[in-house]
Amino acid sequence: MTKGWTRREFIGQGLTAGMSLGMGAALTACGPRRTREPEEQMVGVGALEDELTIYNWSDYIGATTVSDFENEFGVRVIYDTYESNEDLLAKLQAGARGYDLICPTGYAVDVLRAFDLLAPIDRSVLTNWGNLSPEFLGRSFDPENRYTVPWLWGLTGIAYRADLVDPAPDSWGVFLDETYRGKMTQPDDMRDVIGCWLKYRGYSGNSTDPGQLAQAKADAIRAKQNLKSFVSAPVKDQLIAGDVWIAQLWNGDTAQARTEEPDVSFEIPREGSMMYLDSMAIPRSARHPKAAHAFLNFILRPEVAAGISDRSGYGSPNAGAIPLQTRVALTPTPEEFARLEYQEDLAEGTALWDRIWTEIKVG
Ligand code: N2P
Repeated sequence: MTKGWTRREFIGQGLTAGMSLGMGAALTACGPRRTREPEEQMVGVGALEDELTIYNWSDYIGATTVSDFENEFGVRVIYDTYESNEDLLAKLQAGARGYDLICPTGYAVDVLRAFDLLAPIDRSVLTNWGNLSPEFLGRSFDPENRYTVPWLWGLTGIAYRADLVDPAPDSWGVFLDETYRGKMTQPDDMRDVIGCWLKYRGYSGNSTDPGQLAQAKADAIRAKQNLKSFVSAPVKDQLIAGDVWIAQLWNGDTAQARTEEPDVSFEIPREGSMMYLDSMAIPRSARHPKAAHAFLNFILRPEVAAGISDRSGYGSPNAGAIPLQTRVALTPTPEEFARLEYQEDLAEGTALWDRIWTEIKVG
């Protein structure tokens, strides 16, 4: 296991010096000016609206993706972030309007489609579509890619401070061990937390079996006694500062932290873990669908996709981007891949998961 990512050079070149990890803040620009006639206006999108509101995961975009788009297209971008699919779903299901682009994980696309909350995408204007790698197309949550454009893929594992933790944690069971009590965190994300405890017991991370979920709940509540908190992307700063030594975390966020603190390492637990593909989608209530399509075609350019992957540390589904990347995303070996499972929609099982998650949080 320790042959894993501890020693692997998974950061090619680091992030640009001086860039902070705090990309969650709203990014806006006043009065961007168009520098050249955008290609999209020539392929049928028509005149763009002058604003675009993007709602994305935190720390999940290139350093200049938004400003480059604003400058080239003359569209002002309002950029807002979230920390979990459940936050995104709760907001949209409660009737939030005004988002033009969102970035759900596959299983959340199933939910959004079931509630008829997504607008179909007009692929005829996405002239850069062909850059996408076929392995990320036609997945079960959107077999014909009518609603989604693949954005980034990633996986959940254990980030840890190799200078403070020995041996390397190679099992989800580390969170049950009191040795590092108060120095460990798990994400504020029900799919990742309950999913890891299901994997720990050898079950599918998508299980809806009540008996298996009861076991996962018991493990999660035991582990909670050893946790400092449930925290997602913001844990990076705590890992860098040494306040947290072991964190269940996503590979790309780990790579971002490692850029600032080289002792931040990563393991995929031996019991296996969950992976996902996150995609851009247009909510039905979007007010700026043309600008949304222009942005989608923009991010499908290989150099733009490479910038998104380089900065976030996540894998690009854009085949054209791979040779342009300056940092190699933390890519699992074939043996590690074999231990990963895609997160799937829980369908009627969702209510049970929701209840168990609430019980874990208050337990
Ligand atoms: C990035 C969040 C990773 C996305 N901060 C998990 N689907």
